[in-house]
Amino acid sequence: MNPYLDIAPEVKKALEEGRPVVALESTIISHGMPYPQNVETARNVEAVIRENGAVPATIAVIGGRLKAGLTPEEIVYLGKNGPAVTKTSRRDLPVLVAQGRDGATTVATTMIIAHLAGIQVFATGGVGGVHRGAQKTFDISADLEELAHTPVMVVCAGAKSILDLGLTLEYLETHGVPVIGYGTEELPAFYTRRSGFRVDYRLNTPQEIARAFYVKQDMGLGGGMLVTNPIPQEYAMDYETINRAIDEAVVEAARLGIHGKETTPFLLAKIKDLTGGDSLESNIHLVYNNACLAAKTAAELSRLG
Ligand code: PSU
Ligand code: MN
Repeated sequence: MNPYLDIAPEVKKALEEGRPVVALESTIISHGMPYPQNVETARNVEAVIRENGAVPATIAVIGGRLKAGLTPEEIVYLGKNGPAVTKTSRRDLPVLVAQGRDGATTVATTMIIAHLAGIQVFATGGVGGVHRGAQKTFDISADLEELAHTPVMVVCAGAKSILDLGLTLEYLETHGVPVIGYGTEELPAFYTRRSGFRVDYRLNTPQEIARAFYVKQDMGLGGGMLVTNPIPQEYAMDYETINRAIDEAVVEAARLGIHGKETTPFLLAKIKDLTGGDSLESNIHLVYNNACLAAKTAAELSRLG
């Protein structure tokens, strides 16, 4: 086993017995939602995974150790400390580990640690992508590069239109990452079921999704797969309202010169301010919805592998 990695006993046992495990990220806890909703959501999402037959493994860096599976105390710690915990993408990992520090893992880093632990399925809310204006800023999330290379399936609710969704899809195509729509031909845009962009393939069951991922690995292609799961209709936001807030947030970020790793957390916080609690409520429910699909898909995958 990787000498920097700690796998929680329950997760280790499930993996050894070939039972389904679903990874969860921690940037969503420390940077994606306010306290105490972040801790409550992190707990509930683990419960949803259990109810659907899999074992949850929330991932973070604690005291310089790569953790696959956190204790309830560690989740509270990440939630209470919020943005004081370093947002950790691939490039941050070596220094944090070398210095024995804590880190909240992004999609990219959660994929890395999940893969080290032997976990193939990961549920989250939204993924990073190509930012609007990336032609000038070069701001492309390391999440996309990780999807290109690391063999972990990421179940999300699509991507927010804080990103340039068209360019994000182009990037994924170039890197050979299949973008799957669960029961939909249209790429969901996180808060809304629609975006105006098409996914590569519509698959209608967890079994079909598991099979496609299994075959990708079995063929030796490696790399990840992006499964986009539309937010349940009852929690979806009004298309115009949310996009007005997103446009305003993007303009504000540019005006204030926000850049680098601050961009995504800034935009997410600003959108939440502009839309009151509505977007937070939607965010929480789509994460549960993704956890449910991820657990069922992990169960199907464990039957194949
Ligand atoms: N997008 C969201 N919610 C999130 C994130 C992105 O809608 O919480 C977080 C995830 O952890 C994602 C990270 O991996 O932000 C991407 O950050 P960046 O764009 O800096 O790579
Ligand atoms: Mn970025």
